Amino acid sequence: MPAFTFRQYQPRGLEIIDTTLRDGSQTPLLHDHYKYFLTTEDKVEIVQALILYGVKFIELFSPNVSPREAEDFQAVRQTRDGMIMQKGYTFLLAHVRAHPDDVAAAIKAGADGLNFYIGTSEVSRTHKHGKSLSDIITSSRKLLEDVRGNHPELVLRFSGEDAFRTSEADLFRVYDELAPLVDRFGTPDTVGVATPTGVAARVRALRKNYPNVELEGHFHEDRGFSLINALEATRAGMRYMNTTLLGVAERSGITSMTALLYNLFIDKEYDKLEGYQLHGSYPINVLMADKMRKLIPSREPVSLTNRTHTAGVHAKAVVNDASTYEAHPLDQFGVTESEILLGPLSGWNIIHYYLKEISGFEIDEATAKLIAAKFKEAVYGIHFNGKLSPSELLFNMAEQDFGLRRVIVPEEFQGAVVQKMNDSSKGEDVGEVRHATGVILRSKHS
Ligand code: HCA
Repeated sequence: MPAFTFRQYQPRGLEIIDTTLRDGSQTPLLHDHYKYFLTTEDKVEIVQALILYGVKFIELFSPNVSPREAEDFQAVRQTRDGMIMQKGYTFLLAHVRAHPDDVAAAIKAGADGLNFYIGTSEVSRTHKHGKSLSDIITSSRKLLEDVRGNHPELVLRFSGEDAFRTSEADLFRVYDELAPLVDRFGTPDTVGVATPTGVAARVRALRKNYPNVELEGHFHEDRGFSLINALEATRAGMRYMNTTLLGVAERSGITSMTALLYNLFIDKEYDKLEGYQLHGSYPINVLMADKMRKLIPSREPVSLTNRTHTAGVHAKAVVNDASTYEAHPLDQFGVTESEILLGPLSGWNIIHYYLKEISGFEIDEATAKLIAAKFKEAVYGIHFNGKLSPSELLFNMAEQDFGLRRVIVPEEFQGAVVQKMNDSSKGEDVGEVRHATGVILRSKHS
């Protein structure tokens, strides 16, 4: 019996069930970089980060998926155990087929709960396992009764896989029979067909029929709706939500944890944010991106890309007041800087600002306009030879074509500099300049 069980736990307004190590490991993106799987060390680091972030439920593969998964289950368990004093208990949930072998392996491995799933849609029944609804009910009920009777401490979930292509009548026929035996019902949108209105209606119907069973969502991204569907579901009363870091999962993925929490924050649904260390959102996304050997995806809201501006009119306005093009506060989610990229869309204002205020050239506005016009033309060329960065091109142009010189600070004043804005001890990138507003000007996005 574990030191702490689900029966002693008081669930929060929203419980994230992270499935980065289960459905996330099924992402094809791991194959793009010939990585194929997360290593044990990767998994341990991800689990540590999730626990520090405040996640209390982590889904893992059933240990009988492979000997490696069985070993990793123990490594994750040890990591979790080592953090109980610091962060409290985190439940490890094994994703199991409604099959006795999966269940036995998970219990033996010390899982805190079992996430059962079996396809209930017609297509699943026909092409996946060939069982009728009656077969599903009979075998699942038997299995659940056994587990409930012998391991009352385990937290049990049952999912009708492909729930959104399962008719409500069929789903309820199964769920009616299993409701007294489970803590949660999953409603996975396995192939991403659900729409926000359909999700809200389904959650309301489930809540009405099964007031004593909590609901869990799992929304795939096939139509691009994984985030909005998860939001709708939580608003309709679903307490548990499957997410992954960066939303990686089978095919185009599922809901990103930080995207969901960010949206709940924007909409002031603070009761659903209890216990999550939101300022750790960007760092945890960076960690995952690093594991995936990719940049944080451009569609992930908690990203530096979401604070990066290129067009001249945008850049000018952002330097004056960032809220012009930054509607919501991302700094509380760990993105504490904005970037402006020098490039073909840079306006004369930014060129003037960059050369004069940041780089110390003696330059008037009229010259900045001339340089900007020339820079706009020339900068298209550098993309192809890659030898110069946009800022190097700009400096060359200012010095060689326009004969500009940098202001020479008299020696007696040089020691009076409190902080250099282009601190060379940090900057491998000659084009990076940190400005007091938190805006960074870069010659390229990195
Ligand atoms: C899978 C399918 C699944 C299961 C979800 C669940 C889905 O990868 O095995 O267990 O609730 O999307 O239906 O991820």
